Amino acid sequence: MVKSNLLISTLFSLALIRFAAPAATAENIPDLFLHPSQLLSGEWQSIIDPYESGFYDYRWQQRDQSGSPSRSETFYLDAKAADASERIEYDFNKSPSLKVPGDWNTQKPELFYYEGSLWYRCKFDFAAKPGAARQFLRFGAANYRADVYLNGRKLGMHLGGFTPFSFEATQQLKPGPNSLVVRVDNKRSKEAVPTLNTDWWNYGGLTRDVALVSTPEKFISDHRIRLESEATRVISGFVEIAGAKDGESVEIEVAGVGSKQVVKTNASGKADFSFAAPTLELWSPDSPKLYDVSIRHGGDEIHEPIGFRTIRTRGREILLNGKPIFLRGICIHEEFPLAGGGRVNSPEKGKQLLDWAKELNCNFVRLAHYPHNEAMTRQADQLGLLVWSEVPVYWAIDWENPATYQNAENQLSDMIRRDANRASIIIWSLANETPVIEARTRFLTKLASKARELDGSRLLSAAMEKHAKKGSPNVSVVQDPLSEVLDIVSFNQYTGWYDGLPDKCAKVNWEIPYDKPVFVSEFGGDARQGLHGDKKDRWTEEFQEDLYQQTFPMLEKIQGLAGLSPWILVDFRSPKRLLPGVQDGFNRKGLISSDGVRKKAFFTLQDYYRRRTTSAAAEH
Ligand code: GCB
Repeated sequence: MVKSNLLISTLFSLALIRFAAPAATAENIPDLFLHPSQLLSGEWQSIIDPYESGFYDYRWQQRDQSGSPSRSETFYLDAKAADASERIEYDFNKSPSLKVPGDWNTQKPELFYYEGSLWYRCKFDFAAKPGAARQFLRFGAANYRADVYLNGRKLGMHLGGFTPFSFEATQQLKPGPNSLVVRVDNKRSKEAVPTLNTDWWNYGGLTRDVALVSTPEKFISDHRIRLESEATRVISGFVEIAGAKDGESVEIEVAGVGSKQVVKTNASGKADFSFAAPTLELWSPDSPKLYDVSIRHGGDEIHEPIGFRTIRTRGREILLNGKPIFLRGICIHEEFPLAGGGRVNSPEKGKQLLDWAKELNCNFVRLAHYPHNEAMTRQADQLGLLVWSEVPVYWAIDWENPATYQNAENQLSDMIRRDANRASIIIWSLANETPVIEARTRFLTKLASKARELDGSRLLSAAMEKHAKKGSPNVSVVQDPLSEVLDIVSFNQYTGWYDGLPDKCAKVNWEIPYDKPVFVSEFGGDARQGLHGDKKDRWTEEFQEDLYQQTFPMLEKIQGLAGLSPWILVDFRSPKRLLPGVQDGFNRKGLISSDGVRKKAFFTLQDYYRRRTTSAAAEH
């Protein structure tokens, strides 16, 4: 009996050695999202693995790098005992399940604070569809590191918790049942992006959709389309065809504007296009017009709704379609207050957050502090909400570490490539509240040039800080060399909360020496919904309401104020917020509570923005 086991595992190991190929790096192929796919949502079996027994052997060697991984402990082999004597020390079939998409923290009490390694296993049936020559496994996001295995073979690894990635699975898929195993690890580390310290919950897991996507042999892998100028109505862009050679035809059509263009690919499969669409209606918050854009190549065809607008600055103004606009914003974390809370894991939950922003009379949302799910930026296109989209370069990143820089750049590139066609997104944000030191400015200046290289059509910003002028505590100064490389001078400020009491607002004056639009990317204070008292009593709804009322006139003194986004729409979980009876693990700066109830300051901001809307209308 023992002998036969040995024989089985030896043969198995030999087979692995023979077929072992190096695991691929994760790819970001933006247009996989627009191809036919089978969602692998549902209950996946899971194994919590705090000591990483399934990943490392007793010498702490990665099992997936061994030529002969032990069947007994290597979880991704998804093995079953061949007979009663075989030692297999795990069993996905007998392990509990977790919902995908979804963070693990809010699904099981024992996972609430968990930061570590967890294995998922999904069994799915595959049958190739006619015309589908290639298959990809696409992950909307996995926080933070994902190692992906299909039918006992590693497909690859991905770092970063908020951007999509995919692996080609064509060779590894088999007809009938397949075993997909993913190890997700959300341990924090100093060199990661974000780093060890954040004021938000480190939700782990397969937080966004996982899909099996089918494409023809050659397929549309990326495209970019934008309005060059509101005056000429010229639309231009490019299409990339994976696998195409020189001279292949690609058709681009914007429905309803009489434009259909056929262009030819170059040797690397890329085709540029440009045409005038004189009757084009522009996209704006007041009229979020979207056109059906279709692209065809051979048997492949994709469609998506796209809006056309321009965005630029002129001195201290932000111009949308050539006209000045004031950004009536609110900050949002990608977290849902009701139904157990946790990461947004359905389009409906994301839509509710954006609907609340609309109810506040916002025309702008700052999606903090990392790229939110793609359903939300598409909904923002439909709802007419302008968007600030950010990478998690937050507080104290490891500025001197080249791997950290590369990681940040990858996340930035993936964010930009994912959402480059969203009319709603007008600002790419590079960072939040980072220290004014040389290493950081070097890091962010390099990141800014990467962002411009990838997308020269949007504005760049970063949430910076204000400081008190030396010797003049009531003069707030924004002086940061990073401002030179950004289009908008944005900063967070907490006068009245971390800096004095709300009555300090009346005394503050500003020195912001840049001829650029100024945006206040955060202000606010905590209130426990339902806690009432005098406006001087911290944590009450009245204190928060008063803070908002005192803040508006203070900010209006800023020359070139082009908008604001108070912190924050909804209370959100933070392990740093521990005051019993008040915070209880939540940052309470929300205008809406963690139970979905509007606080007094919600109506204060709503009213302020209503007045701003009417006065803006009067200006035109
Ligand atoms: C900030 C941070 C934000 C925090 C907030 C606060 O400046 O950007 O992530 O949650 O302050 O509540 O202190």
